[in-house]
Amino acid sequence: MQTFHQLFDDVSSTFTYLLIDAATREAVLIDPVDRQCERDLAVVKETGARLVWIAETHAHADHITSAGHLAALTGASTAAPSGCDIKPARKQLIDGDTLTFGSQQLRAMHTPGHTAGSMSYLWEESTAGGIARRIFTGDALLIDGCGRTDFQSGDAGTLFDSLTQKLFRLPDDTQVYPAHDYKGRTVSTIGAERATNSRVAGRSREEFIAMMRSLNLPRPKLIDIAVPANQQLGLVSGRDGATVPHGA
Ligand SMILES: N[C@@H](CCC(=O)N[C@@H](CS)C(=O)NCC(=O)O)C(=O)O
Ligand SMILES: [Fe+2]
Repeated sequence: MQTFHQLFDDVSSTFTYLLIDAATREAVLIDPVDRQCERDLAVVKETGARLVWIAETHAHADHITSAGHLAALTGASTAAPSGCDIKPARKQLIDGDTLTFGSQQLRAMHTPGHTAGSMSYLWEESTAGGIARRIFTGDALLIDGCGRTDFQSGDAGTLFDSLTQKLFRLPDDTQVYPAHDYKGRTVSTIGAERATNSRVAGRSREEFIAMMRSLNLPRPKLIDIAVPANQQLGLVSGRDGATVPHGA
């Protein structure tokens, strides 16, 4: 039975990840997207998983999370980086914290720079073939790219330090699973990104900061709606005081 599923929302080019402990079927879902709620529930059901944690890598600017709604539907607990001002998340994660599912652990690594609170999550899964090491990098490290640093407490120098001092110190064969890919790629490795990532490889910290400043990317269309919604885990107060999904 598969223990890892990578799911994709093609409107926002966002990856959602389902990690399952083989023995107990306890599971973690990382970065769910509101419009994919039914799909995610179906995958959880089909795989026999039982969600115990739903974790956010940061307060996304480009789509709305379904974390709050899915937690209410499944009984899972929510976890978010303590520096992201996602107040309803039950566990406010700091660097080094772990989320346990069955005999597995997901370890939070603070990788600020895209946003000040951004976390990556490391899963070292013991398998019959050895250890499968995967890092879920949110929008810190993307495949041949990185998160932008021009809004939401972003800081290019801080992101450079997270990339070079933290993520690139992981073993070469660590598989890199980002929060987005805009070009159809699904996975990379730390070794490949350290060697060839076109934003970081061969650049000094100062050169990286200057390059990030010159990107002039268009503002995400949903940012003014998405960030406050995501800081409530995608829930809003309904007329009777109950919390309901943002778009409901
Ligand atoms: N076109 C997208 C914006 C995508 C975007 O800006 N993505 C952010 C992640 S929140 C990013 O860091 N992108 C990295 C890049 O474009 O290099 C939208 O309108 O939502
Ligand atoms: Fe982001």
